[in-house]
Amino acid sequence: MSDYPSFPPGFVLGAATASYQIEGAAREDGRGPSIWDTYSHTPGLVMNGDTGDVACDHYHRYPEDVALLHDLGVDSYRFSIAWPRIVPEGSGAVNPKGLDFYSRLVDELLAAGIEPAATLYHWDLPQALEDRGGWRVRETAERFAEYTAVVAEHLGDRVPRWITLNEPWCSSFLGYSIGRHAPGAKEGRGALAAAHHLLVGHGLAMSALRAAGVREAGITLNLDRNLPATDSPADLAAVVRADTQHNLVWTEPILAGRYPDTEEETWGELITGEDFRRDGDLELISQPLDFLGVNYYRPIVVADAPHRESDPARRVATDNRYEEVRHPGVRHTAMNWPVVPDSFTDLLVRLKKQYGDALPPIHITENGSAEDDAPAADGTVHDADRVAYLRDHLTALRAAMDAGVDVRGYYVWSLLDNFEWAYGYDKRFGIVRVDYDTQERTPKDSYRWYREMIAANRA
Ligand code: GBH
Repeated sequence: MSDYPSFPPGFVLGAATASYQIEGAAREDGRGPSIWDTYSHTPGLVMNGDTGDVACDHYHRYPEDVALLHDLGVDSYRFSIAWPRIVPEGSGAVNPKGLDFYSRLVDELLAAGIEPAATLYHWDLPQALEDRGGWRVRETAERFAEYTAVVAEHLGDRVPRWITLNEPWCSSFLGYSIGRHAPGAKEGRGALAAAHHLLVGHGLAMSALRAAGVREAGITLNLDRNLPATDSPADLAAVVRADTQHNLVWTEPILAGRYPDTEEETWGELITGEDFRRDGDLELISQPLDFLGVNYYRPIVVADAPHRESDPARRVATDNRYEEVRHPGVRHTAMNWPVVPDSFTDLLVRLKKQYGDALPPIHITENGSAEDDAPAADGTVHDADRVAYLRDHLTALRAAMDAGVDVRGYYVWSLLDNFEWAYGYDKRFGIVRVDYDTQERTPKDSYRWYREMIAANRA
């Protein structure tokens, strides 16, 4: 078969996971509680009352999971480090057993010929830090830099690729204003302060990674391709608002060293005169990246909508006067997300157009789909929709590269079915099925397709 998407020599093909979504062992070996333990144990917040207490039990089964990666033939594996395993109280004492777990995981990967790529923050903030204000306060950014320095000192020479934060939009807006992610706050200014302090935390962590001399350091953003529902001026303006919150709030400070310039009233406060901003912050935030990580799943069709909030203080962060509407005429995944591979190409081409030479090389740090893939009677999983999704998105990625975007790697989300945040175990993104009663792993057809594609690229 020659119809596999093909990539230049040296292109990294990988798979990704995140600590709280797969590890389990939530109270073992000195791990402190995180905001996701608190959130998932609060009744009514996560679907079916699911928690990450056990998840995929990866903490105990990592050798088996590394063997799956080895059979898959990936060049690299992206995982995240649970901050509360390393610094259980958020500050102060370091837990050697936490460091030891990641050290063993990294050694196992290296022995299998797989390059580790570590994310330092995939949303599991130590609860002790949330109790002191969480990302609303600058102290959390400072503690993040200290934790980063500890981890980089222990693993820096064995882990070539480092990601400071995963999707800070989720940590700030879903966590502190929409409330659908931990800590579940519904505030206005809290989310803006969190956005800024996450950016500062990224900058401080970049400095710590540089001081440790790691090979490559960057950040992962969930950039959105926002499509107007109609070409009415109102919907076009709504797209500008969506672009600002989801994209420009992050890319402008990080890539251009400036805050987003928009006339939209909802962003006025972020752009001028908040007391949480300090001189020098933009320089810190905009220090050069070795790569930009981009997670892509779907485009968002944006329509103008009236203010939902009557309180102006809450409007600032929570209410951008737009809503997501259904994309007509395309398949939707189990997440009810539209499947539009062209939007993946467009997102990347547009980013290149916007930032030109200031755009660092890109790694696609996540891409994949949740499907209702029930096993057949013999236990096999024939996930044709996921295979098509991966094939079409890898083809769309190749098209962006042909159009001049410098993309160096791609990580499928996810190696395993796992704890899908507010959806619990209800949504399955894995190319390997996990039976949560037995913890049995069953590679799906998509796993075999991905393995063949990797092999075809090596041939
Ligand atoms: C990524 O988030 C995450 O990095 C990864 O951990 C996750 O498993 C993966 O994608 C798949 O979702 O309906 O209000 O509960 C992508 C952004 C943020 C999209 C949370 C789904 C649910 C919002 N995700 N969002 S809500």
